[in-house]
Amino acid sequence: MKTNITRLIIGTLSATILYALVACSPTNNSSSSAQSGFQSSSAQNTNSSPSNNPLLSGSNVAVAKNFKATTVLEGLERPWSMAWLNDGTVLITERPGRLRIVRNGALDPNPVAGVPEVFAVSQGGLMDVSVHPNFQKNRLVYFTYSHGTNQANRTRVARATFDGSSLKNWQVIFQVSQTKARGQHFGSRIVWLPDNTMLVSIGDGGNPPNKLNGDLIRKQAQNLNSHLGKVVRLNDDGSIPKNNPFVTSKNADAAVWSYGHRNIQGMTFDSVTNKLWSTEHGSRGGDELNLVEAGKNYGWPLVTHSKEYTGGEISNQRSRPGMIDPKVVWTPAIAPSGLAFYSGKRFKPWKGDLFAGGLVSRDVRRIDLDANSNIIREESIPIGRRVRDVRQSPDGRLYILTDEQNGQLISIEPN
Ligand SMILES: [Ca+2]
Repeated sequence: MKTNITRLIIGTLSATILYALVACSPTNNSSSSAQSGFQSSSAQNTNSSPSNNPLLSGSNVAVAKNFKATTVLEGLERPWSMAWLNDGTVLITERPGRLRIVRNGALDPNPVAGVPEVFAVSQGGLMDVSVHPNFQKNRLVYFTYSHGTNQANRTRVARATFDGSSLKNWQVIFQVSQTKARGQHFGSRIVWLPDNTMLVSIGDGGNPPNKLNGDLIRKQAQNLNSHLGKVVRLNDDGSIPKNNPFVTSKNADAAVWSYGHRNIQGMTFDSVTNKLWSTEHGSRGGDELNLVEAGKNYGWPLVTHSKEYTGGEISNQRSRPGMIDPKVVWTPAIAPSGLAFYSGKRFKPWKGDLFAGGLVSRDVRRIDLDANSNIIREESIPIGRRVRDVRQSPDGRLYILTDEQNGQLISIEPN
């Protein structure tokens, strides 16, 4: 009995230590499950998805040779997102809670006034910035940010008017209905649809041991009454569009647009084919690229290629009828961040491709799509720094932000 208890204690301790190591390590997503004593029962079955065969991307991705990366500027503290105004001015959020301006390639030393205090802990803070499609008329800029305390926080969406130097009339137009503890999984990308409604990604509420009503909070991703683990669709004033997929359902929140997501931090709309693409973080491995459609279930946490950080299975199912399989699965994790669909004329070899930033992989993955949005191939554009965002500028260039204390704005191009 004593031996069993000792084993239990040692086992628990090694699991805790492994969890700490994996959670803290920016690069180690493939540490052996054998070392931890956790054996995965279905580790050999990860490629069994007969429905549409996602690309299973491993650690031997082809590295791009014909590209050029140029640092435009540095001095940004943990930049998260960027957006362009009509005159070429770039707005850049810094996660600790500042909005910065770049004019004519130069970073204004003074942050923009008018941003309220945010919950800037761990993954949280001031996150996405997005300009209203009619900005020239209404001067509206939209933000996502985490708000609250370490015990009770949530993702908010706010808008404010920007007069060229400061933000006025900061107005919270949406907030996640439930609060959660700690600093994980806020989402939170904003994408505008052609009808000027907006999609916002919301994380699942965090890893174990985060709970809600006595159960793991991540299960809320399957609860249609919860905003957690969802993409929500809003009008530009935060009201709910009348044609949302679940507005007539009794047991669903009318804001929900798609569900079964863990933590989407990359989202982009291809206005040529009217398709929404997203990248979401898995737990240990199993990051996903998804083609997201209204009303669909993307599986988390019932169906996933990812494992617990401690090495055990989250689910032994990789695919299930009624749930949508990912288009790409990344194991080991790249830790996907910003996502851009390149539609510009400037870089012909890259036209119609997706560009997914990787925090852990420290690169941008170029995903070559055919005319029917099937994945042809993937290659790695190495950056050597944690990539937080990838965006196409209005003049058809591609820019990235690096997630560092001295973060950089970098342009990439084919050559
Ligand atoms: Ca999924």
